[in-house]
Amino acid sequence: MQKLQNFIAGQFCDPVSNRWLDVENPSRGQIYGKCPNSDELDVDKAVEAASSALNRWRAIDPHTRSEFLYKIADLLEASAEEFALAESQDQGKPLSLARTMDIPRAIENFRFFAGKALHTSSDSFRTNEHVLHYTERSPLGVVALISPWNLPLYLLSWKIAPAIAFGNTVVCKPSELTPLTAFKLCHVLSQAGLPAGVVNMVFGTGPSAGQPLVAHKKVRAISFTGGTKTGAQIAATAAPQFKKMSLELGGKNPNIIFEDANFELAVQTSVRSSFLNQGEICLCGSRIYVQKSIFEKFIQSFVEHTKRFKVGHPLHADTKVGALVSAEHLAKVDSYVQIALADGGQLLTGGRRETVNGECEGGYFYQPTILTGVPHTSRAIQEEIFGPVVTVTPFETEAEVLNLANELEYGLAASVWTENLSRAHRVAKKIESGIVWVNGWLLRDLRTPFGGMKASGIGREGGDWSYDFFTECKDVCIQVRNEITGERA
Ligand code: TXE
Repeated sequence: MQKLQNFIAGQFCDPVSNRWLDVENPSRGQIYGKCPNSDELDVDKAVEAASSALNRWRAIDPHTRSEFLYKIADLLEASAEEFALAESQDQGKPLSLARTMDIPRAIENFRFFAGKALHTSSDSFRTNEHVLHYTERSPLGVVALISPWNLPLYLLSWKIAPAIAFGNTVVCKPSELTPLTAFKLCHVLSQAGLPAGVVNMVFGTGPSAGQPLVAHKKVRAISFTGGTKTGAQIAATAAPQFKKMSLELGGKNPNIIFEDANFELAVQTSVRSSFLNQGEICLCGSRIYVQKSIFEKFIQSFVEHTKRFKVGHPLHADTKVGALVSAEHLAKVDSYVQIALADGGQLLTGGRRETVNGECEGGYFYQPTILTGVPHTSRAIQEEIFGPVVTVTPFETEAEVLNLANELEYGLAASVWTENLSRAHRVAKKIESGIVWVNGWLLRDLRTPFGGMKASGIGREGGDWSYDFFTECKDVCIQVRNEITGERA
């Protein structure tokens, strides 16, 4: 059995109150170890460690900070296979996906912000020959980084890298469902010689560890990725203390396919955007809208391709869909399929738990599921399911599908399939989401602003937007003439 520990002030330590949580491998339904269920005593220790390290870390020149991030990336790369295996074991995703998406992206996150640390710039404004303004940026201080269970290291590193690159120190609270790669990352940080207290890792549930971290007086900002409901709880705690917040929340993303789409590409990409990572990606296109004239043709091809998107043992090379993250999440996903059917929907494929024989017999597998005929008012369309379940709905006109797409409270991402350039720009402009992909999906560039609107969150991270979030901005104004005598000062 593995024992995971908190990482505070550069030391691995047990939780003060000696409370622990079981951690399980969801593809087997078996407990493989335990992690701390930290509380405010551990959070206080971690925040004090971050606070003590802050002045030294912020005083280090950006080149040295950058070197640390490059070293972390190199060490991650050297043990990429170990991390990929750990991520697959902990989250349930196929090893092939952890190898090609999760771990390479975590490495890229550190490398990207290692470079960004050296290429920040500030603005200046010449009011007249005697008055000059310039912007001065400084680290926020101690920052809380709270991350979810779907892309554990990918999303945690997306927060750690910029936060420390720009001079902050951090207390991280990864999801209690997937703590393993965060724990392994602490060993890498230690090997990289990162000064003690710059990055602190506290494991535990949201209420026990997350809540005291958000509420802590010395925490100046919070970067959170997770559910909309949790995001609202965090905002309610942090707002009265005027803490800076970046909240990347849930999504229920439209995938709009017009009759002039590149049909084959739209079908094949829609299988990925529906079921990659078991549909447990906030950017998945879980609401598919297909123009009426190609609806039947699309349905037939989409179902055929989906049936070939194999559910299986996460370590097998041909597996495309692994296990859902927990028994509770499996039950939640299945409950939405039952809701859709009760509301009059028809099942085209999937719709039930999958049994994977052998050592994964007890795993939490669910078949990729396609529903049609689901009323737009159904909870199965209005709410985020966050599993391998999509609805397909026909539409006739552009105006109609834009109303359907924008009707929901969410506004994170969208895909639009059309070969008509004017329509692509027009529809992209009108969709209420933070990200719009035209003729593609999950095409990421780390310089772009990432985040959602409406119930999908507030703030953007990525490139300059991460620099803007993780630093405080000051306007400094210099007058070079004595306004009394009029002489040069
Ligand atoms: O996320 P939570 P969960 C959506 C998805 C999923 C739902 C719930 O719909 O079904 O959110 O998933 C910590 N104060 N997404 O329960 O609860 C928690 O410990 C401080 C979309 O896993 O939001 C974990 O580390 N922290 C999302 C993190 O918040 C708290 C990806 C996320 O947990 C807390 C994941 C509190 N009061 C889920 N309560 C995306 N946008 O990618 C919990 N936490």
